[in-house]
Amino acid sequence: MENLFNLPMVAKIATDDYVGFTFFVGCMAMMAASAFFFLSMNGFDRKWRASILVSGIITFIAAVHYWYMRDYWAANGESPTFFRYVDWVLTVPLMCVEFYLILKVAGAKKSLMWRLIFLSVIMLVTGYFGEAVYRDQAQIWGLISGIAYFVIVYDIWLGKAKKLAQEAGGAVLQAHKTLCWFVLVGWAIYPIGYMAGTPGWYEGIFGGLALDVVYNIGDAINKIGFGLVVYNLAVTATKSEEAAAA
Ligand SMILES: *C/C=C(C)/C=C/C=C(C)/C=C/C1=C(C)CCCC1(C)C
Repeated sequence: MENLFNLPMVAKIATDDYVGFTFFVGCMAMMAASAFFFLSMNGFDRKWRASILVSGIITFIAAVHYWYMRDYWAANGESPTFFRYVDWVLTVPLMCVEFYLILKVAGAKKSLMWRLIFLSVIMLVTGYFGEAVYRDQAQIWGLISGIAYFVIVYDIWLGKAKKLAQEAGGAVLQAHKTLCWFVLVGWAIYPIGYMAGTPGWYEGIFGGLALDVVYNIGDAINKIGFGLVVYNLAVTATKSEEAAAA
């Protein structure tokens, strides 16, 4: 599609295209969040900069994928499953890195980070198999993915990560707890989207929902929310350090 000026035409978004709308707004929200994290980063002490940088990288990677997904949806009217999972397989491991970075003050080891990354990749690759490759076995793949998800939940709520957070105490413990809630409740949005969009026993319950709307809401809450928790931690910790020095 081209016009008089040889510029590419912009696809129409119908007034009742809720999926297209959430892709559009999601894209803008991710861009705005990235600008916020990147621009605020240098105002903090060195030890927090990496965490805020990672928050910005997460929303930036998502912004780029949302740009493509928005277009893909507008052009084809179907779920951009491939872009979706490429985005997740980059951003979810980075969220695992965030857990490691904030627990480093309590002496978190890299092995904790790699374990979470490994589990998250298992969760996402098996999810992709069920959603895109072996759709008639979606229930089995979803179950395996769900088990990996629960191991992550266990690790951060009750395992080694929790002990480290308690040792760190104060603002770090508080931030860790909030991130744990994001993973338990915020990440639980995704299996709902999966059940809305794949065949299985659950079709009667979730079948009426639009998979992409559910995923897009999940992404906005989790990616931007996660970043803001880390940002808030940096603000709180910096304040109490300044108070202690005065
Ligand atoms: C920014 C993107 C995030 C935080 C994506 C998280 C995705 C999940 C927690 C997905 C989990 C899934 C299951 C637990 C079972 C069904 C398949 C998945 C991949 C949707």
